[in-house]
Amino acid sequence: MKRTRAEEVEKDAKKRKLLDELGENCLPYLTPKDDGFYQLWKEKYSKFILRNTEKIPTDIHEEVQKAFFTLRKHACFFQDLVRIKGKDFVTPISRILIGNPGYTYKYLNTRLFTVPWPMEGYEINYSHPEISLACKALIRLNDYLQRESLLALQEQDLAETTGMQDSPAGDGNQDYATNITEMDTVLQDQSSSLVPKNDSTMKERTSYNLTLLNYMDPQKMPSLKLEPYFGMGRMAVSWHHDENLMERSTVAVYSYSCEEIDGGVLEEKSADGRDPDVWHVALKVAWDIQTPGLAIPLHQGDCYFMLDDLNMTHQHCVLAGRQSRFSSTHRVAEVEFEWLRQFWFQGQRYRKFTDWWAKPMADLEELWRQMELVTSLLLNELRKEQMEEQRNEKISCLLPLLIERQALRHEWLMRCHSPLSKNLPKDEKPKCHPYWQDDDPSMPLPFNLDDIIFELQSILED
Ligand code: 6MK
Ligand code: NI
Repeated sequence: MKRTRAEEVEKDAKKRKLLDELGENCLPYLTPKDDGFYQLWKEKYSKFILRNTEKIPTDIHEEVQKAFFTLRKHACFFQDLVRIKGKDFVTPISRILIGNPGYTYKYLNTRLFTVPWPMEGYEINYSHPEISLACKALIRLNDYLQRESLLALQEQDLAETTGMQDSPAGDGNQDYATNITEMDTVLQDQSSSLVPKNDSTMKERTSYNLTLLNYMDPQKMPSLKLEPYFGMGRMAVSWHHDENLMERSTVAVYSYSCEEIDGGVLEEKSADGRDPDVWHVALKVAWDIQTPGLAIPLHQGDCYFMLDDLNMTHQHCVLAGRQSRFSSTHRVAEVEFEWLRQFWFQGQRYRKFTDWWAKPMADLEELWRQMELVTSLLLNELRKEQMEEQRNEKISCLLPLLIERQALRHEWLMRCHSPLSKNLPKDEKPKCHPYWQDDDPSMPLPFNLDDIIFELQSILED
């Protein structure tokens, strides 16, 4: 999912063109009230699965809902200071990451660190027994969703391989096979789906290692953005693909909105479009304005699954309702780098739940210190190197790395000093770390690498 700058720019231009073509008009979308809703779901959104609240065991509901309220009571949800295309934003949704000890998830250039859930072989100290219970409830939900999504995948696979499903290029569908390459992909898709998927592959793709929990009270968020393409109303999360997941892995979501018993009976409800009092997840096919969008209402305790490549071929967004809502979104996260600055950027928040991260982060920082030291030793060797050709070759290897290191240091220093961070509570204020004064005698190299970069460039130019 890594994109180059040029690809970002191209994507933006494409998006602007789409919106321009649209002008004042809205694209159509369907809700369960509309004819053709289920037909459209089956034909274009079949990898989206909804599991209604009644199908889910009562004890799961009770435990998970209790966990949500516990976490809110202990002020465990945080709004993140994220960065989208070089700009800083505070998200309207508050989040917390819970999962396997030592795992992280990066979204919108912000790496969150798990509050560990209880796992065999790990001793975890929680700051409060209620937080420990909440984490336990969420790993139980995780186990349940894992089983359910594996079953759903196996069912879909069976339906495809035995031809129970309607042929995608079936009668009266003129969208298909308009040119040779499209025809090719259709045929390819079909032939690959005729081979049953390997059971262990399906298992891997549903072995969720963490959950990103969301919370928002819309009544405290007066300035939510309006959905721009379909006129779906206020969004809690705008259109996106989920990032940094194992390819083709499922995302499983438990949704809980606090509905009133007599929800909005006094007001006359509009006949068309989605109900603005109810939370929805909406889906659209990426880069497609022919296929209508889909808005699926979510009630207390409903679950949904985005199976297989749905997250690649489609985008989703979350439409706000009237009442507060929690969700627990279970994922198979990729393991990646870039942890130290990310961790301290989020201030002291992780200390609040557990001391789990203190040791690994201290170990990592020690390794980073050794890397600084080795870099400085290497530089000194280069300065002494007599053989010009060899010296220049080595400098050419090192220089791009130092330039990147300097660029990232600069970017994070800026991010830490974003004006938006002024509004964050004390415990959540970004800390730029590691950071040191250039003349700090305990450090082998200065924080600002510009002089060294200049020195090496000058040697090469001689
Ligand atoms: O609560 C739900 O039902 C769905 C939540 C959801 O779609 N979460 N997605 C993400 O957290 C996410 C993952 N990768 C990249 C971005 C996001 C969220 C996002 C997208 C756009 C603006 C802000 C946040
Ligand atoms: Ni998402």
